[in-house]
Amino acid sequence: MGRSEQEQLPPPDPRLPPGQRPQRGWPVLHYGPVPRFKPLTWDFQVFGATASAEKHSWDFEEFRALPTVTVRGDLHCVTRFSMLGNEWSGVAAATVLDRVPPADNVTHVMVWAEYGYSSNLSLADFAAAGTVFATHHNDEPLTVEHGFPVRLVVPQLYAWKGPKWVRAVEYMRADRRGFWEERGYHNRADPWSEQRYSYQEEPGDGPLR
Ligand SMILES: Nc1nc2c(c(=O)[nH]1)N[C@H]1C(S)=C(S)[C@@H](COP(=O)(O)O)O[C@H]1N2
Ligand SMILES: [Mo]
Repeated sequence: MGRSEQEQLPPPDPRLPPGQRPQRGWPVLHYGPVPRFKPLTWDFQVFGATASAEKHSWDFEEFRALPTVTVRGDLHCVTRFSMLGNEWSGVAAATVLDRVPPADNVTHVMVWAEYGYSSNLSLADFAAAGTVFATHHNDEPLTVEHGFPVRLVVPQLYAWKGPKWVRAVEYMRADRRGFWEERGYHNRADPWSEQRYSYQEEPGDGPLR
């Protein structure tokens, strides 16, 4: 009896969502130029529908003094490569919610980066235990190409939902599309159900376009 085709293939990695392949090395992928970090003027703002109705901002030293976590999280790029087994350290998004509580009726957040890049998330995805404003990857500080000083990592969503060079979080009382979500990418972006493009959206997946 000949060996079946299935026996000759390595078992699929359970960490790989459908249509993704593992990537060796860490590619750099983003739209536009790499911003220069200016420590004296850098801040991290939380604005919009805060419980206090006031904007909050941390300077670089204050942000670095926030409590940190280390989480494991895979990166799934919608262009079909996945970086598996990353260890991210930084400030949990839950810590931001704890330090600057949102108003009761906040349902979504917009995360803003340098040069106006943005991505929207449901409050539930933002509050998830694995969602982290990472400053370190595998114990090394992020390089500038990968988002130094801070990038968002949302392991349960496609990687465009994690802006590099984050500068602000906006609390929102209704959903609104971010940079790629306005340009044809899926509003929710769950890689496990291959929510790649906005034409796949079902009613309720996002605001009307
Ligand atoms: N500010 C910013 N963040 C971004 C992007 C971008 O264009 N600008 N691209 C996203 C996309 S599509 C991916 S796949 C990841 C890539 O991260 P990497 O360059 O560290 O691999 O960054 C995400 N964060
Ligand atoms: Mo991506």
